[in-house]
Amino acid sequence: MIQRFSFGQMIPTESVVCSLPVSESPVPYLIQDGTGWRYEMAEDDIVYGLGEMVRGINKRGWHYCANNSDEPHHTEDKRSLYGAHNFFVVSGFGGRPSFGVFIDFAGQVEYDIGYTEHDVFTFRTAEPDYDLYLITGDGAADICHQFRGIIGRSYIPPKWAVGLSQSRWGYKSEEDIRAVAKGYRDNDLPLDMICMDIDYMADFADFTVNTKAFPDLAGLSGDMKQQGIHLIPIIDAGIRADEQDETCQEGLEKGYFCKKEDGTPFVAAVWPGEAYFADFLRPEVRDWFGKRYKVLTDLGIDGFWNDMNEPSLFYTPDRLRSAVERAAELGAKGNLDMYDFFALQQIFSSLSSNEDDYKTFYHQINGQTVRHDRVHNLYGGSMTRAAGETLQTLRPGTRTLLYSRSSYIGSHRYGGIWLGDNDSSWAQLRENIHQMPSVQLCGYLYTGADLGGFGADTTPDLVLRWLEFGIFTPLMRNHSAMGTRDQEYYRFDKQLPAIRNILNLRMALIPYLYSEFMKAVLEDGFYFRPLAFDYPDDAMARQVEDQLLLGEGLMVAPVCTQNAAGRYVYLPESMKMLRMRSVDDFDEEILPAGHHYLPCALGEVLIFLRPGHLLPLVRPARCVAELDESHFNFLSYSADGNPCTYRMYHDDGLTTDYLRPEHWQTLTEAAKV
Ligand code: MIG
Repeated sequence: MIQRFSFGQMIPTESVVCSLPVSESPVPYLIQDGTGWRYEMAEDDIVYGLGEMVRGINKRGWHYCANNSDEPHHTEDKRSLYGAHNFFVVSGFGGRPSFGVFIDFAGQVEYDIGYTEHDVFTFRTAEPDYDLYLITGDGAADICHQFRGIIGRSYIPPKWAVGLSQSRWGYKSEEDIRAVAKGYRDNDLPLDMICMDIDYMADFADFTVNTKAFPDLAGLSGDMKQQGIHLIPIIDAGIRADEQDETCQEGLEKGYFCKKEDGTPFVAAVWPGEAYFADFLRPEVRDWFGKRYKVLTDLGIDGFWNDMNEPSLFYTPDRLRSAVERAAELGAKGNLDMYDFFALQQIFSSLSSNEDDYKTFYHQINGQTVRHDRVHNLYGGSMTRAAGETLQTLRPGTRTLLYSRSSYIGSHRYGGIWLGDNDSSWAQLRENIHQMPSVQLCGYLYTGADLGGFGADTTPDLVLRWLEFGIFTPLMRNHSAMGTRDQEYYRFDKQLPAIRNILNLRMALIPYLYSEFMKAVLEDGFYFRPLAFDYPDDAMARQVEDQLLLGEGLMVAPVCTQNAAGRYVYLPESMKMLRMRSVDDFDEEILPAGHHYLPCALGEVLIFLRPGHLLPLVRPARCVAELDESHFNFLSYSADGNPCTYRMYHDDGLTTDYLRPEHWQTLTEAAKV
């Protein structure tokens, strides 16, 4: 059951797609606490949700803040990352209640989940105007399923977007892109996409191409498609302030940029230097901005990533000016004492994405002028919406790949998200495992992290171990920052055979992974989920943070500790373990429920089949479009001797015609080929 409570006059967010009557009864479970709400947790209550945040799957023991931020250091002390996903579930055990809460509010929301007091959960919105949805049901999985029902169907990418994507901030020319394609094809590694980071643009201006470095992008895109590779350019939120630039000119003429109090357009510097920020909260601005993508779709581009849309601001001219002045004053003092010195450092470190700058510009919402900070969390998701909505009209009936860095629940209908600037550390591999179910239960199904890590230098073992998890994530992208060690999979000579086998395993798994992805989208179900979603009465399963259920039949348990030769795995019931070195080379063993130490060498992948389940595999191919899905090999675990079956979804992967009954078939082991 879902109850809606309404407080004050909320600014509409369009996160919820149905309109529920407002309940006048008291809010169950929660106690009003000053301007917020309070819940006393029992020791074994779990709190799931909040989407893209640091720490565990169980969010207890920290304080968080929904406040979309360009935060490149995802350490445990952080309170906000790029997305505002204000949905959580309190999951009680042993007769204690379970319920879900969605706070529909566009500004900051603070959560104190046992941070101030170990068993007290409080949360509050920055303003008293919001809707609160309270969901009760049959445990965490049912509650999340109901929530998905009110926020609308999750975005569906083209099927080729579940292939591998190679990216690096630093591909500067057509030659660089061709070299990546060659690196993959010459080494016989599958690849479906190459991302183009900011260097493809002319002077970092959106919807332009640096024609010196990329003289014929349409030609390049065509050549790449011949090899089964799609080019995926980045689009940044800030629009280069340049009267010669068409996007800038049009935006100024039409008055589509966010304005300051004095009515002049707000300016802040990002990659192109000074930039303007489109008011994506206005439908006509979304339509205009979305149509600008045509500049690139006309060149054969069929996928995009939207970046910097928190929005991230390097500095505003005013703040920079006063920083320089203040620095000059301090500098004039000569011998700085430590307070002055730290003040000097602070002046410059607080220039970027300064909270006070978010209070200096305005949006137009239904004819009202609204200060940015009050709707800050809507900005990035609205940029995704601009692109997503319009691409549907620019390419009717056809899917376009789209994922974003910043998001707000609601934008999950228009695009996926990637998990931002992680780094090449084992802690970040673990964070990837924690974040996947957390964002997916908020509707972001097409999701993944930068495999191998974005910032800092990676290591060959981390690349391999991360891949052992990454092959299961819907968005599978290897991306790294400028200045870091080369990270393309073909750069690791010694590991290349193992890497090839694991990438091929991903390709072989695609019919299952895509089918489970589509089921999760079409049925408001789950792709990744915590063990306790399916084994709610198992106290041990409730504690597991480093194993995930994947679709109807699998559990994954990646090794995420450096130099480990295996790991402990907890099985809530008997499962068949597959220790896979490649599609055709694996050990299998039926294990009883309980704890097991399982060796897993570098280059091996542990997959667990649940009883009664069938896993279809196909021959790998160099790209998704070339997979032959007319013949399957099956792996199965029939615990009771009955043949296993699999309910499979399969479609053309390109059109938006998802609902045909013939997309569903039941595979049985008897059909073994
Ligand atoms: O200020 O475009 O998260 O993936 O490579 C950094 C350069 C801007 C941040 C993105 C990252 C991308 C980088 N961008």
